[in-house]
Amino acid sequence: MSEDTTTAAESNGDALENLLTENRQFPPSADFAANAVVKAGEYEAANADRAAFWGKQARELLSWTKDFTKTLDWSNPPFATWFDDGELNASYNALDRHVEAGNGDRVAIYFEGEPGDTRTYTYAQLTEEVKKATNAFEALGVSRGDRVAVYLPMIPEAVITLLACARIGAIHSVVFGGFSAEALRSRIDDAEAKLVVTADGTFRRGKPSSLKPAVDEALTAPGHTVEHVVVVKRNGEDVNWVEGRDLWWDDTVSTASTEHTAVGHPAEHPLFILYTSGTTGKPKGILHTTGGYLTQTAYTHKAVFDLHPETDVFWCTADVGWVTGHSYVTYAPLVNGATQVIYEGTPDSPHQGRFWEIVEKYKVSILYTAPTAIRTFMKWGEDIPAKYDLSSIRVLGSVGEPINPEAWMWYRRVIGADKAPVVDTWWQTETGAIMIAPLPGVTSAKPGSAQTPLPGIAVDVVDELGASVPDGHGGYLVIREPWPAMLRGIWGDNERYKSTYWARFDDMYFAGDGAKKDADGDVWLLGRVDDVMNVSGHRLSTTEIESALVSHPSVAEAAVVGAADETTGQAVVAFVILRGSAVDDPDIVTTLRNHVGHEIGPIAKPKTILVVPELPKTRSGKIMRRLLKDIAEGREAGDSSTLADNTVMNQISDSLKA
Ligand code: 6R9
Repeated sequence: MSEDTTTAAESNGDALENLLTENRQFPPSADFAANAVVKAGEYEAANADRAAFWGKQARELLSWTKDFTKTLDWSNPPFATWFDDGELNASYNALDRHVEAGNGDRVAIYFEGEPGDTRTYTYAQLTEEVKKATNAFEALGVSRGDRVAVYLPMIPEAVITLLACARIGAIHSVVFGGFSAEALRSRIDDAEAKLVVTADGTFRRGKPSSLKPAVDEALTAPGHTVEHVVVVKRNGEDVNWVEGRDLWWDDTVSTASTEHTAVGHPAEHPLFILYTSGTTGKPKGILHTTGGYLTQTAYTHKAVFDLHPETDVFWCTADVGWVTGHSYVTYAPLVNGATQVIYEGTPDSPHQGRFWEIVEKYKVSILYTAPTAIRTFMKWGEDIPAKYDLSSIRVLGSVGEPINPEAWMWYRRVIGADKAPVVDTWWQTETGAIMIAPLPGVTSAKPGSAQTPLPGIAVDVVDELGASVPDGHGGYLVIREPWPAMLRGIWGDNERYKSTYWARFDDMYFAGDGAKKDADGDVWLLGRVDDVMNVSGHRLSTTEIESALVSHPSVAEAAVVGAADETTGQAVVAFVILRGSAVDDPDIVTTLRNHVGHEIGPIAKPKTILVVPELPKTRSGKIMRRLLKDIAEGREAGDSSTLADNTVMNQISDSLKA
């Protein structure tokens, strides 16, 4: 951790003091509590014997081809196994078994394309589509354990592809469509993917936006492991074609047989890899396996959203490129037999009421979205949602970053008609499933707090030395006991897995987040304590963006900070020292923003790039990002006494005034 860590936590702590003056509480209505799927007694039962509780959930929520005799094995920490000798098929659990149980006609997916095209898949139809994709991928040589890279927009084929991989036992690695060709290539190489599934492109704010060219660019240089690229036709753009390598989805998947029998895979068989930003430049391939992951995603989906699968319509707005789109779009809703909405586009296309139009049209009853979206809706004004019938809504979820109490209150009042419970859900790519959240039929909700570790989950807040802090104090968020959906490692790098998560505090998982317990012991999340930024709920690494900047010949040095931003939570602000004649280039800022877009992806482009003559460094050469953050957030820079050269801050402010 950097020297800035504690100060970052402290300055977050100031913000928390304001939050803690928050004393509004919203207990569940008697009616909601009476009909809730999970009742108060669950905590006691679960926490008395966690392993037994999860074993019970695994059997109740999933169908196993071979029952397990063991629940948790923690004899070789930090490597856990759950339900180790059991076998199951994730795709069978999400699909076939619902059809076999007589629910084949239930809608699995209502798809709404950005241009307004729609498709509906029942469970029977979705099962057929997945069987076809499975047969097609197998015919291309994909078998158990192979890796498949997925670079798709938010269309049903994304879910179909993931479930087909899971059916085979092939490991999917989704790369968010907003990442560049470079980022895609590095992920393909790290996982040694055999197949890539992509689309010609998608639509963004009414215009076609392409994906296939990035795949072509990623595969230009030799030395990769990819044998085939399957391409979904989505926006109809012309694409380049490599004969022998590229295949249209319509020619391969659509023509394949609809017969396929799923076989069980071991519970600890890898299900997917998902890359996420860490404190160093290289993204980490977070590895998840099957049985434990499905158990906890299914349980949390049911418990936290009070899911009644026969009547609810669930809509999680996350893209499949992020973990939320894995756990709460692809897996949990389907494993639980729910009906869900998938939307391809942005909230403002073709107008700012698009989300509410979708809620009205499909009678969405559970909405799960991010604080950045909620703050954007607040900015657009409450008269927009007021034009739609939102009376179907009964539960509102939030994920991705801390939700400020005002946004929480607005969400509940304007979208939830002042009665729908808001559940703020804390979790990470690494945790696989929700870890801290209120239970809507049990918890008296506090605006801005994720509040309570879920039944069977042991979360704590500890001080520098790893001692549990008393109520009313802050520190670092840790997880004390292994949990079913926990990451099983970092793809190909066990040492990094240990040093990143298990070395900071003995025997405890270090999440990288600051947190505080209030007087009641409820948990309030305070943001990252490491060099990871959170922009619109997306994790970005300061180091990764700095590396991208210094890879440009005009940049001598770069420092990146996440500055508080009203809408996106944080915004990327870069400070750069230029080389030679670049100083006189009037377009340098645009050039550098585009360069970062090319190296990492458009989502990583700095909002602001400030050209400075020097960077503030300690005597040991560490950049004091805390001071740069002060400048980026428009404050007087704080204590700079540990700087190697204490005139640097004046040099910087003079240069920015000039
Ligand atoms: C699911 C997801 C994980 C990081 C996490 C934390 C932040 C997520 C939050 C939250 C406060 C919440 N985060 N949910 N902070 N309250 N309800 O977002 O995974 O992309 O891996 O990000 O996001 O900082 O450490 P991921």
